Amino acid sequence: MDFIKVTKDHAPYVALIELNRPKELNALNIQLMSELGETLKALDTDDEVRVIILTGNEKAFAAGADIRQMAGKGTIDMLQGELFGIWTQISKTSKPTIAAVSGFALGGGCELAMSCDMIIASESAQFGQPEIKIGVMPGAGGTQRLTRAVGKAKAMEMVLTGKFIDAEEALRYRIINRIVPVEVYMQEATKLASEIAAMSPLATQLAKESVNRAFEVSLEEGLYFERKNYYMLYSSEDQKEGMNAFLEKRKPDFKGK
Ligand code: DAK
Repeated sequence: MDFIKVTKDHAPYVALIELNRPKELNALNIQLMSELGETLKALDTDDEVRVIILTGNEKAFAAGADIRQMAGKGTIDMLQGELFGIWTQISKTSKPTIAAVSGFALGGGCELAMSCDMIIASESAQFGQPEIKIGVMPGAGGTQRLTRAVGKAKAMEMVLTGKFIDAEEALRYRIINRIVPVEVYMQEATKLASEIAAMSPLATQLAKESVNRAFEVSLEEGLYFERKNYYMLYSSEDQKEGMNAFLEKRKPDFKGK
């Protein structure tokens, strides 16, 4: 891996993926995206991993897709997917994902963070969809996920002006979970990841799937889907372990079975 660093045992059952093109502010080139896609695929089926943290560095989570790589491309290149095929992979990850964001999260970088399930931001985080300034528009969820999160008026303003918003504004508009000082944003993301990793991985996976379903279907269908997932968990050992541990006044030891 040239452009990402993977630590599988960052904390018990928590994997850490660090984007690693610091000189280019972690601009997302084809190689980085394909390394990220392969890694996510592998971690998603790894029993030793229950939660995935995605981060950059203090200065930049990611300043967007690599403009140098895109500048000379045509429509057919885009359609053929060499550059962008991997993007859909990210939101397909079945395990909970947390973006730990400091500095710039712009364009594809903002979309990448928003593809994660939760975002912990440092005080220096800045979010934006500046594609309009380079003659294009968001293409990986910036008009859809952002609009669902912040509503039409704010999404229009961000997408049509390309202006960045700071962490405070991102919190106000519910793009992120919380803001912490730069020195501890990784610690905070790890704490959240570890808390979730201590739960039954079967329950977290089905709960994640059910929450995501709320954005796709009617309330009635969503409730039906939720109930099926709920019933399904009663065939797991983790359900017995969780409930017995409660009754026996001890901590549960979930095995993902
Ligand atoms: N691409 C390539 N290089 C970049 C870059 C980017 N997005 N962002 C920064 N860099 C490079 C700069 O060129 C510079 O390199 P050198 O000149 O030193 O070689 C280095 O990183 C440091 O950047 P600056 O010198 O500009 O640093 P500043 O602190 O002055 O400014 C900045 C930081 C983040 C405000 C500025 O670099 C900037 O505005 N960057 C571009 C931000 C941007 O426009 N991002 C959106 C890109 S378009 C899709 C999937 C994804 C996408 C579309 C479709 N599908 C699945 C269909 C995504 C598209 C995009 O993200």
